[in-house]
Amino acid sequence: NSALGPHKGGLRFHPTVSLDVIKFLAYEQVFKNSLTGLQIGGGKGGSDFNPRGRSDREIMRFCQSFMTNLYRHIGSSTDVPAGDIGVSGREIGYLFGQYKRITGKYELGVLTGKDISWGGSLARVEATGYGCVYFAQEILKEAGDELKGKRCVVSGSGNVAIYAIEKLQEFGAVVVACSDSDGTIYDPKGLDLKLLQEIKEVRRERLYKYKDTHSHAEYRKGSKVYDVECECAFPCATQNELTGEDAQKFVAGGGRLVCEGANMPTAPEALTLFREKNVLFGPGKAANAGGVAVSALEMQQNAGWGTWTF
Ligand code: NDP
Ligand code: 2IT
Repeated sequence: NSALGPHKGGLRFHPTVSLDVIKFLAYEQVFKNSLTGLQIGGGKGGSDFNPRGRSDREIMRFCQSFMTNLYRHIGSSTDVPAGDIGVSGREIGYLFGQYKRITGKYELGVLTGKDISWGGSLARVEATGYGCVYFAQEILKEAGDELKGKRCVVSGSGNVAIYAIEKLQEFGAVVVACSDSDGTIYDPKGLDLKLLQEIKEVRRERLYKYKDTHSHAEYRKGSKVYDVECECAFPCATQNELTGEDAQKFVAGGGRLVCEGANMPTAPEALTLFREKNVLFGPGKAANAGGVAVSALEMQQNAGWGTWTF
């Protein structure tokens, strides 16, 4: 299947980006994309540019420079980038604007993850996080169980993490922790998603700000979500974040299910332990395919100059 369509995958802007990282992500993407059943081959791209602490204007200028070279390599029937770590609707907007400036074409199908007002698809922002949680719910269903009432942790607090948290809460799970690369917020009452969205999506601030208004919560600097006891863990930050040691803590604390929102977040030692202990496991290739699947639907809408309902 993957041989049939244009290359499709995310763009990542993060200081840890290297050729090796992009290669593994592209490799994963090929299998993931074929699992969607849609006509998309795999690809990945990015830069080791660090967007942290940059102004809007600096982000814009970086995106424009990046596209000044990238535009020769992409196109609706060759290669169609989307977002990944450090690349959200804002960056896609700057990239799209520069593509149009250089080529003179309003070619919607050249990027996905666009804003709704100029060719984006409803549900794309939510798709990866929601998909991961639907996947977990289906795994539990097979085992005669459900997410309702389960104590959960979600790593990261970016696009995938936020919408995983939203869907988990809709399913009646209690999400007690999420994180960024500096530390973890533990809220025993369950995370306040509206506040989290205000901090991360609107103000673009660091996670410790959560405590400013929610003093009952704990900010654990340098700590991971896997230090918090839970039944279900959703790694939604980055590769190799869930180590063998984290896995031991998770199992010892009664952990039963891990479902990967991120690409390859579970380290090999952790995977081995999960197999030994019969931990229910949703591999990212399948569990986070919702994002790219909706990206392909965005391409279909763009090709037909139409918009679909949520
Ligand atoms: P975002 O940039 O929106 O969020 C990333 C989050 O992970 C941030 O909270 C970030 O914290 C944290 N993070 C990033 N790098 C590290 C690190 N080295 N150590 C600890 N925390 C880190 O990215 P996404 O939510 O889009 O992506 C998250 C994961 O999901 C990635 O693995 C991505 O490949 C995967 N994915 C994304 C899809 C999508 O549709 N967006 C689709 C399928 C998979 P901080 O702010 O401190 O950097
Ligand atoms: O890893 C991924 O699947 C993504 N970053 C999304 C790719 C896409 O084309 O939407």
